[in-house]
Amino acid sequence: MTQDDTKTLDTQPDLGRRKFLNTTALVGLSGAGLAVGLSACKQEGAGAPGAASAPAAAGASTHLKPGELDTYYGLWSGGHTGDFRVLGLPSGRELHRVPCFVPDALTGWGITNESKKIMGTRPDGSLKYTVGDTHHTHASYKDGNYDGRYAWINDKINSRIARIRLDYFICDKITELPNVQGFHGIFPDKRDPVDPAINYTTRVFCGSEFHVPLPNDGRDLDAPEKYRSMFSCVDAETMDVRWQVLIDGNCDLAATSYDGKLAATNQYNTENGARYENMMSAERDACLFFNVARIEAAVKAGKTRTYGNSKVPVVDGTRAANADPKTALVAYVSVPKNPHGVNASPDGKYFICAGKLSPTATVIELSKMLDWFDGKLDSPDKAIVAEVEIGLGPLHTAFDGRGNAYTTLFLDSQVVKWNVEAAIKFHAGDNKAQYVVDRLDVQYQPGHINASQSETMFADGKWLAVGCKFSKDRYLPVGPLHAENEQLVDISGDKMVMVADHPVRPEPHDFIIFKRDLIRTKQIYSMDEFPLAVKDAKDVGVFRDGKKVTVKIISQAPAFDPREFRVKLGDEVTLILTNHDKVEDLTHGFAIPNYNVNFIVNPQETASVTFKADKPGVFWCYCTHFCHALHLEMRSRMIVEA
Ligand code: CUK
Ligand code: CUA
Ligand code: CA
Repeated sequence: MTQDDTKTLDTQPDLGRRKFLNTTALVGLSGAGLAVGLSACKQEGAGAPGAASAPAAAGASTHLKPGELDTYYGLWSGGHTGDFRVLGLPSGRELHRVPCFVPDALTGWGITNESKKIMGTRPDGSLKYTVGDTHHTHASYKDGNYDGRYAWINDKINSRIARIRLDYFICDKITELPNVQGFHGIFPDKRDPVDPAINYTTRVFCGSEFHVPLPNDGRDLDAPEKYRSMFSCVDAETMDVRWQVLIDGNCDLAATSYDGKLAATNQYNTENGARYENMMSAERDACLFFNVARIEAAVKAGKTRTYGNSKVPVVDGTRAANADPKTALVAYVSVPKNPHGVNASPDGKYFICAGKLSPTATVIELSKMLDWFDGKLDSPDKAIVAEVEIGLGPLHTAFDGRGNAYTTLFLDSQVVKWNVEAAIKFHAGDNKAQYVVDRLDVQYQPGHINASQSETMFADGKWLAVGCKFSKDRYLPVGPLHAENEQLVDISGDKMVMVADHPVRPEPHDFIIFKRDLIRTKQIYSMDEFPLAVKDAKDVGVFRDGKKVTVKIISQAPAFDPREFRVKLGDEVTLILTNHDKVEDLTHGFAIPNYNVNFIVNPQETASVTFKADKPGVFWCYCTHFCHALHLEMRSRMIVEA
């Protein structure tokens, strides 16, 4: 069914029925079943759903001539490929995949000792986990903009958070969160809530979706009413979990204020339901606001407890314990049915929570939220300054820095551009306030959306990327598994203009887009970063300690040194390779046939592998990364003596 077919079904507006989606309408959430065909917006004129922009208008060109560089970096999550992807924009070219949670055969991630240590191993040395599901990636801040130090990404399957160094684009730490399941949203803070000197990221907040028995050790299996979820705070530098907040209901996405005072998460399972029917039984759920300074004071004062084997201090953020605003650690703001996505506007004033099962966006004003914590408002719900209809299945929101928000409408397969101040006026009773500015059909069923610099104070309103979950007919068919469709939209004018489709391997979720000069990457390692580095050619060779053997090798195009080495059957071999080439782009690979070993060493990098020499014979260790005219000759002969 095409978008046009859907439109023709839209002849009998029934605003009463479409106010919220009920269980029968939920079939539409499957994406394929987009035939619900309801459009929800009361706003007429340019903003009426039927008036989506025609894609005919010409937008800015995304084409770069050979050799031209992109002007923006895009950091994308890879979804259940478990990686972190780097795109150049506006071309949409994929530049890199940084392996984090899942082994990677190109780089040797999950094969080298260094990467296994970051990923985590079992006592027998095998990897603890080999699957991952990345959804959200965000970068570290300074003065309200990205500072190019780190990015973080979540693994929903095994509740892990990975940090990526943005100088080398490598994952350098992974932390598994205790006491939670379905770790989903992440967001770094943007400054410290109390110390004005700390105007950069020191914490990363993590929301967990699934509520579980606490501790989850076999107790309370059939008592879902006792399951709980937590909001976690991870230290940006040490990557230790600083504290957790026990809450009622669940978490989903996360957002932070520019003043560092509040962190937020939207909540779709206020009902504490254990089945989806129960998770959508209430008409309203919540958006939770965490008072960071108060939580840290409570942790410091020892008003905490722990669960099971975890030593992480947990404070009580449940509704009953947080009714008094003067002492509350958490505020529960009521928002319509099963919201998805919470996003902070670049002017620092508002948080926007999209309705998902309600066709609305809710605008929550930061200063009013702080007023509630100061005891100046009688209900946290009074921080809501707008709750307006924007279309069916609203999920995520981006900003252009000119007062407009762009929200994906999953069911309508559209992006709606709406003006936040006009929405606030409309909500306050000004019926003439035209808050819907434009609508654009996207192909198809969009999830995340983001604009250039949107999650900083420097949103520049140039490019908007839309992560479409279904590509259907947009690409040559390649069998049953379709690419996802990342679309690029020019938002520099009044009307949104679709300018490009980019197929991507499933399935990215969230992403950020920022100016290329915000990061300075290094193309050559410093040998000193690696404690095991084989720094001198005279240090190479085989070093035996009983059955444990260390083989030290260096690479310098087009040769490995030594050219051959001997070990004995049954040895535990640790092979350390340092790349002595200093030339940019001169990477070598090291593969050992039949030993299931392959990894790379970039210029001046050291990596090591440990394996049991369990097969006698001759094994030509060869360079897998094309490096030189004599690349094919670049080998070292491993002789395993029987
Ligand atoms: S969730 Cu994927 S479309 Cu995990 Cu950010 Cu909304
Ligand atoms: Cu070294 Cu190819
Ligand atoms: Ca709900």
